[in-house]
Amino acid sequence: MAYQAAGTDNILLVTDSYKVTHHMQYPPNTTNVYSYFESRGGKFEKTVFFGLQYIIKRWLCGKVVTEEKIQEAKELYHKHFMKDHFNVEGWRYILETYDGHLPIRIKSVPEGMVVPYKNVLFTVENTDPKCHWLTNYFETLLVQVWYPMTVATNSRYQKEIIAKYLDETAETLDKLPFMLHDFGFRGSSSVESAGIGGCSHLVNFMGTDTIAGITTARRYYGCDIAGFSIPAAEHSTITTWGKDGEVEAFRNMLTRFPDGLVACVSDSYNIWDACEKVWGGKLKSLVEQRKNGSLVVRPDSGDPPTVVVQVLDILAKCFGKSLNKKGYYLLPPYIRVIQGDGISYETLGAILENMKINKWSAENLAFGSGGALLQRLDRDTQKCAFKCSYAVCNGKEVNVYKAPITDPGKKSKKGRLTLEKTKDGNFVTVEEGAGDVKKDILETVFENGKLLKDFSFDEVRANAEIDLVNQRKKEKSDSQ
Ligand code: AOY
Repeated sequence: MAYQAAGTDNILLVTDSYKVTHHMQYPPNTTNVYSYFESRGGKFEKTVFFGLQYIIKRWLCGKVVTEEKIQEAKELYHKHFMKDHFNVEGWRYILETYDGHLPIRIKSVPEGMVVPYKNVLFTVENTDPKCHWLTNYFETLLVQVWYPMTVATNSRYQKEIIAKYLDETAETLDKLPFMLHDFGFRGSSSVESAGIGGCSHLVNFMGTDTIAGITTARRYYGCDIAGFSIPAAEHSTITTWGKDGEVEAFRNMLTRFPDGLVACVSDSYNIWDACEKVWGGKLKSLVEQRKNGSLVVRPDSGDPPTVVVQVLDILAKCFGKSLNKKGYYLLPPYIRVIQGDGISYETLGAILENMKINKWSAENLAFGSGGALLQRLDRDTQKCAFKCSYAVCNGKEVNVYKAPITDPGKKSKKGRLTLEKTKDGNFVTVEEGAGDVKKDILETVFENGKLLKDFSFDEVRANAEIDLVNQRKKEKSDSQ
């Protein structure tokens, strides 16, 4: 697969300063450095592995070392350190011997696979004995996989909560893919981050307003269209009509978008009056006439569990409600609610629980989430780390590890690693080269400048699917 990194980016500059000096620090006659990446623990017991393919395609494939890049790096590092610490000879060797292709092997778990923390997720090693110094040069770049992995993990745990409530209070799980909509573009630290984070959320869901996530899924995971949205109002398109113009603003939404789904933020002045006197009053018959979709009322302030149930109760008073087969209330098909304020892994459950207590089915509601979905996460959320575990020095194999007396949690794994499944279906990382390479779940995804395995977004999604959805799907197909 011939992926070529963008010509202007210089991989020689995508590292921490101190790593530029590490080629002078390994023991003499070191020929191999082998390192691994893991989630050492953290908030969620299982992690969705996702995003390494983006990094590999973006930065590592093809001829990524050129004479111009070596010159640029040499000059920059000379100014930065005010010394010539940069390994010009080492990089020229890669340019001349491999035509600028990186003599590195990366083995990783399949993208989308859900793995308990404290297991190896990928390994990195040099494939040329002269390039032992190269392995850990890429730590800085490769550890950034913490971000897509942690967004996908957090999003998947939210999917499990929503699925549980849907399963208890709705007749099907059909709406699940659209129940957590990505509102997070503006809260992201950059367009690239929004693209990566937005794409990671789409591993679990199909609703997004973060277009960058769709373009990332398209370019790096071959997905034509990974996410969907609907016409929706923002406060400006409502409040520019003036306070007395809110009715006309709402009417305009219904007439300009006469069928299908349309969402309308309704808390500009008084969410209770908007529901009762406008949607359920002056515009009632227009709402009732809606075809092939719903008006989605969006409250956007107040205490979410309280506001959601009150909005549902007011709308039911105006439009009526029915009981579903699970014994929970459902609004008429032409009206639904979306809560997009204050949504996170921590708050979703309380909203759904308060709905359940008040006999409201989860299928009446969708969620929007922004900052908490794409930004309120860090490398410590899943304690992501990259450590050397094996080296060869003077022809002698060494099982390398750290075990600081001041923190047992920072102990690292030893030797060459395999990730295997035990008889009872659990994952285990086998250390010190004692594993069975034939049983290894880690697959070579990158070697000597080439991508060896290209995961489609469909494969990633299938790997990450939650158990409840797989279980219900299986029951359905078994009963047919
Ligand atoms: N979008 C569902 C479609 C999207 C949005 C985006 C920040 C939508 C709102 C909605 O219904 O209300 C970024 C805030 C909201």
